[in-house]
Amino acid sequence: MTTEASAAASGSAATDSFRSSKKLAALEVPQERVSSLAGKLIKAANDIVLEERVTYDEFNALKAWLIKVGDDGEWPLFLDVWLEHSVEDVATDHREGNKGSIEGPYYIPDSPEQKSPAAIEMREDEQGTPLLFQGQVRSTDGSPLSNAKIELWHADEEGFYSQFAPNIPDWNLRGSFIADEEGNFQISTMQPAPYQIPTDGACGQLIAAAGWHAWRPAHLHLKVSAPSHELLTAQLYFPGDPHNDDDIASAVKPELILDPKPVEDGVQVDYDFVLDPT
Ligand code: MBD
Ligand code: FE
Repeated sequence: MTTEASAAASGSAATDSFRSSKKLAALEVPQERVSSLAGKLIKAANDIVLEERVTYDEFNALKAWLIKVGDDGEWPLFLDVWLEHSVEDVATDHREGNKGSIEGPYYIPDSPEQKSPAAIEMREDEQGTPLLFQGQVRSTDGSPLSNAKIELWHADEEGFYSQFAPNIPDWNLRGSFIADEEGNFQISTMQPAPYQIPTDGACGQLIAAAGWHAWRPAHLHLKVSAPSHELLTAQLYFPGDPHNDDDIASAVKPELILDPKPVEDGVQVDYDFVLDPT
């Protein structure tokens, strides 16, 4: 390999991806909310300094580290790993349908669309265990959602995401799949491996300095959508993964753990999605 994966490269790709995303269009936070939220955050930080009697050495270490988070492009990674799970809880706690989970820093919209059943794009020599992923998309009243769309993206067997690591085709292990009239879908892919967030950047430095670990359990990322229904952003996990109980991103929920069955050339998982009407 000529180019190695690096935190700075995946971080700057994640930062560019966020900057160019639709999330920033017409984004406005009212003055009272800014004042209240920023005020509470600053007060919480001051309370910690006073309670813990933080020293100048610790204050300067924090300053240097925050500068490095920006230099390494790791603000999306830091915020998605350590804060997004609470934002997701607040955003979805009214739902009756499917539990969701965080989007994370590596989603790319508009992946190539195919009608189900279909295989996700992958390299001819893609490593891993073949995974057949199938199910049905329904509304909370049980009615099938015909032509629902399932966007799927995940890491390869080495834990790398296309467009955020070098030498991987752009849409590798990324795709959009249209369910049939009955909301049924069937997607062939590869089982992803457990994933370690980049260790050579600012987030890795924090993890090492604190004596934590950098692992997320193996996971599939999904966005499931249908007309007149709330968009579901979710992740699905595999039973027995050593990091299901201590995900660094706190993004595992019991309802999101799959029940894979061995089949001739790999594993099959059946998982149905239930979307809330808008
Ligand atoms: C990931 O793959 C991920 O899903 C999250 C939430 C954070 C970092 C990397
Ligand atoms: Fe991920």
